[in-house]
Amino acid sequence: MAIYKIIVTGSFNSGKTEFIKCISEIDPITTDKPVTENGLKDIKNFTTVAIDFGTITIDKDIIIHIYATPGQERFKFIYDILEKNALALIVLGDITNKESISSMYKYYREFMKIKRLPAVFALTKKDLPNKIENETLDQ
Ligand SMILES: Nc1nc2c(ncn2[C@@H]2O[C@H](COP(=O)(O)OP(=O)(O)OP(=O)(O)O)[C@@H](O)[C@H]2O)c(=O)[nH]1
Ligand SMILES: [Mg+2]
Repeated sequence: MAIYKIIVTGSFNSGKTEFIKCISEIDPITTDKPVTENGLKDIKNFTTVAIDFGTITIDKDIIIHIYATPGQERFKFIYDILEKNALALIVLGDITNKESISSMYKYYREFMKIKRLPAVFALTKKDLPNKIENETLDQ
């Protein structure tokens, strides 16, 4: 049986933990703790401080382990821990937040510095009425 590792990254509040909760077949292991920074507390109450983990079984021979990084910059050291044996990267951006979308390439580049991986870019929160239309990503 082969286990493949996929990493989910993206800005603070972009929906990484929610993504794992939605697609994992096991109850995901999450590491959300109360937000301590003043500026960020207004956005949401809890934030990932280590790694979220979920699994998807493709068939009896292939299992995907999905890991989500914390979004806050100060936890970037976790990238180094996660990159070992990683197969692909998913970069999430919050479509209701211009900065979150603009930062997607930054998160991508940070990861590629550590390890070059195939990557998928995806936008979250498309169901919300305040989504930004026709937004373009910074190169
Ligand atoms: N309506 C809506 N809400 C979403 C969606 N994705 C995430 N959320 C909500 O957005 C908030 C932030 O989601 P999280 O999954 O905590 O974001 P995160 O990227 O893990 O955040 P950090 O770990 O703090 O960087 C939560 O309240 C989620 O329920 C979505 O597609 N639609
Ligand atoms: Mg999180």
